[in-house]
Amino acid sequence: MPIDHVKWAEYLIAGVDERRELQAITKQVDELSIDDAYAIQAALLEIQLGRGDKLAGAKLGLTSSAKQEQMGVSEPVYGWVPASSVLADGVSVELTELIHPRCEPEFVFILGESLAGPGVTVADVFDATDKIVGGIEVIDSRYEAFSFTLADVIADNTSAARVAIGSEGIKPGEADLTTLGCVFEVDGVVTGTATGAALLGDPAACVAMLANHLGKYGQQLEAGWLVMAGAATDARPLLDGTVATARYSHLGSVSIAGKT
Ligand code: OOG
Ligand code: MG
Repeated sequence: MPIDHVKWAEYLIAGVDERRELQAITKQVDELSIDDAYAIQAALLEIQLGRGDKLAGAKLGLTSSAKQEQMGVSEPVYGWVPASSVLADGVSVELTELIHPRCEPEFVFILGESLAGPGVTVADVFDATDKIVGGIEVIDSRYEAFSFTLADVIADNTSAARVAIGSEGIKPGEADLTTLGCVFEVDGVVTGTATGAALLGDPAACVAMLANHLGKYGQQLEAGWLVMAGAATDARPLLDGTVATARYSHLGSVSIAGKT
């Protein structure tokens, strides 16, 4: 049976709208290819844009071994960042709008110029980047028990839900991204530490990979977009009253709280 991309996108958006966990798609079909999964993801984005949302950027996920081990998925994934999901540093995240959210630190590239693959290099990423800032992403898999295969998580727009963006940042070249440090703290306890090198050796290489991935579909990263390179530590539950802080060397710190 061919996969009905729109039907599965509607299935996923119902989970978002009704804040309920869904059975993984791969438990319900014989086979879900990676191409089908990205086609479902594209149909999901179409629904969101059709409702008046705008595209604010794109993201990578599962680019660190911390995340790959936590989720049991060993390949990077790519997704979209709708404008409605972008928050400022210091916000309280409304948990009643989410299913079972988790939070994780992110290196975020703000692009000054577009990046079109194939052939995008780290040097191209540096040329196109206006600023690199810190962030905290709130992920909220639509699947039961936050459990999925590679194809499931791609279809579900890589669990994207919210992202808080820091206000401080650096220009490319102002600091070595591979040694740039991040300490992730939840309720005052350090839950993870990493440097940029945790992201496939270099966060900028992740952004290049994303641009090259989009190039295969005739798409590009646009000027003005934000691009998340992926979490360098594992994700932690965001509960009512949880305060999560990501402290970065050179990028300042970003904090969010969970509230109901
Ligand atoms: C998938 C999303 C992963 C990251 O930064 O690794 C991601 C998930 O863990 O649910 O955003
Ligand atoms: Mg992430």
